Amino acid sequence: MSKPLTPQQLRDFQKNGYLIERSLASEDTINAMNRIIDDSVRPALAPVEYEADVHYPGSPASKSAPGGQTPRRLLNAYARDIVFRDWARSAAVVDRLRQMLDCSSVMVSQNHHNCVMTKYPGFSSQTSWHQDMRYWSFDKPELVSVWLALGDETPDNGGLLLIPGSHKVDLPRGRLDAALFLRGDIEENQALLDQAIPAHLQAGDTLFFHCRTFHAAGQNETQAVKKSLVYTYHCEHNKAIPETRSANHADIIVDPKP
Ligand SMILES: O=C(O)CCC(=O)C(=O)O
Repeated sequence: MSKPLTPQQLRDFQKNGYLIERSLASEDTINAMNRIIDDSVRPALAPVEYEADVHYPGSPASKSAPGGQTPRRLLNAYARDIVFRDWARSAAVVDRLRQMLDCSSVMVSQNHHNCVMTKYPGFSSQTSWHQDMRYWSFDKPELVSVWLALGDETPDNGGLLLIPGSHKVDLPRGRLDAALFLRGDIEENQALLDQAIPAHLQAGDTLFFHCRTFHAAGQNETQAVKKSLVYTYHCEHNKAIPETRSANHADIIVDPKP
């Protein structure tokens, strides 16, 4: 099995709960994805989650409010085009995941974070601090998301912020709100929040992050749409809990292609 991550990179991932690989996707791949996405948003091709659906801070109140029909996630990315599938099962991605998850048989979920995240100028919302485990129901909280930047990502356009090492922190339930976002209204969370750092990404850069790593993102304050492709993976032996949203569609074994 090919081991593209150096021992130091693997240690960094284990310590920080995330790792950025620069220029992992080729320019051709990025251009092809951007073409498909641009053709999928005017009009928005279903299934789509709109800004009004997420009910995050800054979201339009309803689909009929101004900006309510702004796409936030183009869902089912894996099924949308071979370009998205080829990336999801590329050796560049899967061999790294095998090392991070420490297993040879890696699966991609079709249930959530199998999407293109879009953030539009004018009508984007803010994602509060959370761990992606709030979405998932698995035997073990051992999943890794792979976030491919399709253009520049900075705090200005709603790029991700991360708290290094937060995947190892066990917080009492009271530090999270009803929707499992980190509470901003209590002093106990401040020291953790003070450690946040931005993930500056350019097209082709790829952020791998653990499902327990706290992250957040602001609104897009620029004039250009931000687009990112995200999938989540787990080992074959780590099963989705039956009858949950995580088990809705079958997970797919990703055999890397060169
Ligand atoms: O792009 C964003 O606002 C962050 C998205 C995110 O963290 C999520 O959907 O879990």
